[in-house]
Amino acid sequence: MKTHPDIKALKHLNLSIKVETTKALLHLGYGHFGGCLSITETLACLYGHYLKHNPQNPHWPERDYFVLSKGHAGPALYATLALQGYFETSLLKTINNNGTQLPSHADMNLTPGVDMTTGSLGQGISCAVGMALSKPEKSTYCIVGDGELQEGQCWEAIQLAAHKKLSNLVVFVDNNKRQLDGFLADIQTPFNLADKFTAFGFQTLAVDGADITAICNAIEQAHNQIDKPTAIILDTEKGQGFPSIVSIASNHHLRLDASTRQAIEADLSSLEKQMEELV
Ligand SMILES: Cc1ncc(C[n+]2csc(CCOP(=O)(O)OP(=O)(O)O)c2C)c(N)n1
Ligand SMILES: [Mg+2]
Repeated sequence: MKTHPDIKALKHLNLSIKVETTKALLHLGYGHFGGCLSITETLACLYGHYLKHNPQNPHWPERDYFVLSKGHAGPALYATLALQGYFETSLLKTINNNGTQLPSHADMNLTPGVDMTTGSLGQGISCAVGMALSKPEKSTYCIVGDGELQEGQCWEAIQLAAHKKLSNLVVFVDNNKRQLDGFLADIQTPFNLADKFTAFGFQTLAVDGADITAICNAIEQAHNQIDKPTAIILDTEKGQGFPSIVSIASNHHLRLDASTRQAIEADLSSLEKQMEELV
């Protein structure tokens, strides 16, 4: 897309995604709060501006592809899809229920707007490379987790993408420094992710993953690259935007007790105020 992004609108969309995701998980009483909240800025930039898509026709042949390789962040994607008009936001209350269209992890056979089933870490990015290879006329965007990159399969896919010069592929790394059971630095250091992607033949860009303008600029730089795929390393916080969640060391999957719920609700109110101020 050649037009300039409306940054204020994208900021508003980002806050709306955070609010809807969190409300849905508060309703459920548990979920992957941390990893959902670290990618909402990127989802806002993609769905609010760069991704070619059509909520009225999810299988529109000319659409771009998006693959949420860290499929456990499904609820953030569902909130985004609902806000874009793929389905009613009321459906978000059914996340993870029996028979739902919105399972905890992304499923292309159940949810309108989801193009790849994910959840088994490492497989989404591998599929994204295949999708980019098969459709050079489209852009394929993929979000992968930093812990997920411990899966060796990721690096096979990354190497193939560079070998095939897939300049239509943009891989976002959600570098929130935490995996399921703690900090990557303690469990298995990723060393320098930017250096690794560069060594594997990617254009590599490092940006503040909370900065909508920086993410937009990086996506545009990716579009200008003609013979390499791009990795955008997002410096994020697990639970981004919710101090109550960021401060919980083990915030991968929360089951809410009364005091945690109260703290999250307080952050939610402050985000809703920020949204009003943006209008
Ligand atoms: C192959 C595989 N192994 C283990 C899991 C269980 N699992 C789900 S999320 C997760 C941690 C992923 O960490 P990261 O990629 O950093 O995700 P984020 O921090 O964004 O939540 C693990 C181990 C899985 N889904 N798939
Ligand atoms: Mg992580």
